[in-house]
Formats: sequence, C-alpha cells, structure tokens
Amino acid sequence: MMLTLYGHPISSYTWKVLIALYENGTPFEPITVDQSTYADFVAKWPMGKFPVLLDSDRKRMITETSVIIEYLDRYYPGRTRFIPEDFDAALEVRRWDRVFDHINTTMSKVALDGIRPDGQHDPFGVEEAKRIIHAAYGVVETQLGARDFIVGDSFTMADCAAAPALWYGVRNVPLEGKYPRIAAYRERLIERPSFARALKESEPLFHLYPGA
Ligand SMILES: N[C@@H](CCC(=O)N[C@@H](CS)C(=O)NCC(=O)O)C(=O)O
Repeated sequence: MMLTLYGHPISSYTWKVLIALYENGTPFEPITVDQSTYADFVAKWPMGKFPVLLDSDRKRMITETSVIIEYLDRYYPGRTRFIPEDFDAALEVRRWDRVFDHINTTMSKVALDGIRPDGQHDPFGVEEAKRIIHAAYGVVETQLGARDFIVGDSFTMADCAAAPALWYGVRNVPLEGKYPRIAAYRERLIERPSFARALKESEPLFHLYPGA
C-alpha cells in the first residue's frame, strides 16, 4: 500500500482528509490512532496532531490537512480537483479553507470545555470562542450567496474543510435560525457520498466524542 493515513474515525480533521480520499476513490490504508498505535504515531510525528499521511512510494510524511490535500491533488489526482489551476481562484480556496479550519479548532474549545473537571471550566474562553464562531458564520453566510459550494460551482479543498467544521460546529454552536444558507449547505455536504461515508464509519466509535 502506497498511502497510509494515521487518524481517528471521529476526528474532524481526519474527516477532512478522508473526504478528499473518498472523493477520488484513492486507495490508502487507515490506521486508527488509539492506545495501541499512539506510541508509534508520536514517534513519527511528535506534534501528536492527526491526521498524518505517509507515502511509502515517494518516501514522504505529510502533516497538516490542507497540505495533505494539496499533496493528494498534485500526486494522486482524480476526478474531483481540490485546488483550481487559476492562481486567484486557488487563493480563494485556500482562504476559505483557513476560515473553516478556524471554525473547526475554535469549536473544539467549546466541545472540550464540557468534559473539563469541575472547577476547571473556562466560561470566558467559551464565550469568546462562540463570538469568534458567530463572526465566522456571518462571513460564510454572505459568501455562500447563491453558491452550491463555498468557492465557485465546484467542490474544492475548502468544502472538504467546511464539512467537518460545520457538522461539529453547528452541534456545539447552534445556528439559532440566523444562517439559513449555512444550514442548507451543511445538509448538501452531509449528503455528499464522500462525507456520508466518513460519517457512517464514525458511528461505532462516536460515543467517544465529548458530550456525545
Ligand atoms: N492544523 C491541524 C489540526 C489537526 C488537529 O487539531 N487534530 C486533532 C484531532 S481532530 C488532534 O490531533 N488532536 C489531538 C491533540 O491535539 O493532541 C491540521 O490541519 O492537520
């Protein structure tokens, strides 16, 4: 097997890369980061952040989901292209990819606060996180306009980032009826076969999610 992905079936950032792999039916071996594999994983990538892609053919280890997807788009391209050829369009994709990753990381602050021990909660930090996410929802709502996808009319890396960020984001920081385009876009992403598959595969382990 050329490609190996260290990740976890309920991890939002793992989903982002799984969506890219499933979009194009790219063959890979998944390795779940758990107690039995953690030491091996951290030896490879001491940052301890997943997912991580290993390419045995090209003898490369790629970290950071946006870089992994750019790598797949270049070296293992398929029917769905994640980065447009046009440079300005590519920058737009990268820009919205960053917005969704920001939602994703900020949302986990809200989710993880729920499992902190008594006396260790951070209500100020949680309120701050919610304020940041609502600001992001506002710009995403405006950007969506009449678009099916976040940039232009085709599915890109930015949509790979949007699916997990909005799936978990809206669970933790509800839309409160204020962002109808985000609600509809989130449903379209959930119906996309690549994401539907990642969601389905997460079900057996979903009880591990904080507050699930
Ligand atoms: N910027 C990173 C974020 C990855 C990330 O935060 N992954 C989470 C899982 S969804 C993680 O590894 N958490 C475990 C930890 O931080 O120790 C990326 O895009 O790959």
